Amino acid sequence: MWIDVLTLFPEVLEPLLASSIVGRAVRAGTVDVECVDFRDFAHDKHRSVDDRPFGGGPGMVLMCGPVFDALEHIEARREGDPARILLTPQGELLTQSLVAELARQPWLVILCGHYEGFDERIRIGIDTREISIGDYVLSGGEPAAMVLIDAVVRLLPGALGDETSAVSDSFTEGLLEYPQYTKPRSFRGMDVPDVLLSGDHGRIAAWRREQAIRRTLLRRPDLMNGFGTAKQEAT
Ligand code: JBK
Repeated sequence: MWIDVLTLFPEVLEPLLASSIVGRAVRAGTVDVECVDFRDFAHDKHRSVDDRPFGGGPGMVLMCGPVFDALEHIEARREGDPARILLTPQGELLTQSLVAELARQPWLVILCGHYEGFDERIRIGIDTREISIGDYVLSGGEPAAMVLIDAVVRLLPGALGDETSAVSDSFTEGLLEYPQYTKPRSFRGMDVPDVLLSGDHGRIAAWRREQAIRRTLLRRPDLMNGFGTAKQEAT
């Protein structure tokens, strides 16, 4: 997969691209991530990419010119059409099913804004999918891009090493994860549930499923919509 990120702060994304699962996928060639700086496409010698809003008001607005030029530059580098993503609190909420859909694309181009907003003609003139990672205010789209890249890359074939682990993740099955324990068996008076030490794989699987359902009903009942069978199992 190719991922191109248009940003004013390429250095913010570098640590993610160098570490852990994403870093390994980059080194293995599973994904090729390139960061492009809007500022390289500024039209003046001050390298400005934003200006005050027409009609007044606070803040600065990201200008069309550098964004359109940067996109054209990025898209001329490869064959085909990318899925373009604009990270904005106005977008559709990122869910695991949307992540899975994006992971099937061969090429993503991600636009991060860093000011109060984008010139509306960026929305009008460029065919993007507007995505939000949540209802809170960020200083820019970069942390959102990192969230998106991490979530997508770990689903790429081979990225996790152990192919089964992505399948049993929270949300993939529509449920939160069951409680996990490791050594020691007893810690400060808290014991590992006996069933997990029983060696009975059938009982262990049943316990885990029950715990996952209980936990989801208790903490995130909204996730149980469309999960009728699991709801019945829990009652
Ligand atoms: C937010 O993707 N987002 O959720 C996002 C992008 C840029 C700024 C923001 O405040 N929430």
